[in-house]
Parts: sequence; C-alpha cells; structure tokens
Amino acid sequence: MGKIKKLGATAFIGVVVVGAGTFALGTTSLGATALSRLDALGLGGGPSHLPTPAAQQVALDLDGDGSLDAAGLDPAGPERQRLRFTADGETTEALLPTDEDTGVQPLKVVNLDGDGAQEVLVTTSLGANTTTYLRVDLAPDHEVRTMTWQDGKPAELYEGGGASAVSGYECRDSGGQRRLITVDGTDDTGNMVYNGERATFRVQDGVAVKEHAQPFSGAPENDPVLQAAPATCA
Ligand SMILES: [Ca+2]
Ligand SMILES: [Ca+2]
Repeated sequence: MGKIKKLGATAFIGVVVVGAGTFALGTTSLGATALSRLDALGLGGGPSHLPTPAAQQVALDLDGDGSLDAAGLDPAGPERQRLRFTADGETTEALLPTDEDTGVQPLKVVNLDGDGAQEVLVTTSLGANTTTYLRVDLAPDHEVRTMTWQDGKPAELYEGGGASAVSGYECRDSGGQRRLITVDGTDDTGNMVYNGERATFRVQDGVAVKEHAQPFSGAPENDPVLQAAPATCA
C-alpha cells in the first residue's frame, strides 16, 4: 500500500501553486496562536496544555533583526510535515511534502541569498543515495515561503548520488553577493564519468534566478566541476 502510494506521489503532493510562489496549503496560524495563548493561561480547557516541543526544532534569525527566532517541524499525517516559524511573537506555518520512509528529518539552517535573515532546508525525500530539500524562508509578509525556480515550480535541491548520478549544491560569495550553485550529473555509460550541468543562481525574493550554466560531459568523479560543499551555504 505504502509503496503503491509512493509510486503515485509526486514530490509535491498536496502542494498546489495558486500564484507566484504561493502555496494553497500554506496557512497563517493566528487562530492556533491565539488558542495556544489561551492554553498558556490555563483557559484552553482539557488536561494540562503544556506546549509540545516540535519533533525537530532550531533557533535562527528568520527576519534578520539580530535576535533569534524559532523553526519547528512536525509530522502532519501521511506524506506531509508541518513547518512552523515563530518570529516577533507571531507564528506562521505551512504543510510540506515528505514520504513515509523519510519522515521528519533535522532542519538545516542556511542562508542561500546572503542577506541578514536565515532560512531552512527541509528534507522532503531521503533516498538511498540522494537527499532532496526544499528551501523555506519567512517572507516579509510573514508568510512561510518555499523557494521556486523562475517558472514558479518549487526549487528542489539535491545532495548525494550513487554510481549513476552526482548531485550537490554550494554557495559562493563574491563582491559581497552570494550565489547558489547546483551540480547535477548522470552517468549513462556505467564508466563513472558524468554528463550534466553546473548552474549558478541568484536567490531573490524567494526565487532562484539562473545566471549561468556550465554544461559538462565525460567528467570523472573527482573532477572539480562535480564538487560541491553544502556547508558553504550555512
Ligand atoms: Ca529575528
Ligand atoms: Ca537569507
């Protein structure tokens, strides 16, 4: 059953693009915030309503004001996970895809656009060889925003690869500006040489805009064109 569902599911099940960069399932949880305030005051009813820690939680500066905010990630039913951002006393949340084998993985704090605000990478798929992430930040309107490509599709980042593929990403700073670099190569010959593309993006307003693409072919595993250091995006 699970396997069948997995085969039928795309990476973006349940996430519907209704406008540029807007996901139908992203919700502002003012109501939920108000409820938890009632709970905190002991007015929420029921047995003790102590806040439940998120399954995965990190402290980071979501709005770039120099003080730490919080991001939490919890399971939210089959193939969904709920990401919650709390900054300036306001909590917003969004549902993101996952699969049942992946579950809720640790959040990675990154800064892909090099501005003062940090964001997170959420693991949406944990394959045998390749991990898939979505980059999510707190937009100026306090909505939870998933980075897209220029065509509006969610921008998946990959890390890993087996014998037949190499994938990765890294960040490069130059002239005071940060660029996101992705590497995707596949080996169609079985000879451990890869064909693909190394691409450079500028991330602005939650959109990864491609600035440069460097195709490669016949690159051996240790070729610099295939190297990527994800830690540079912290
Ligand atoms: Ca902050
Ligand atoms: Ca940032």
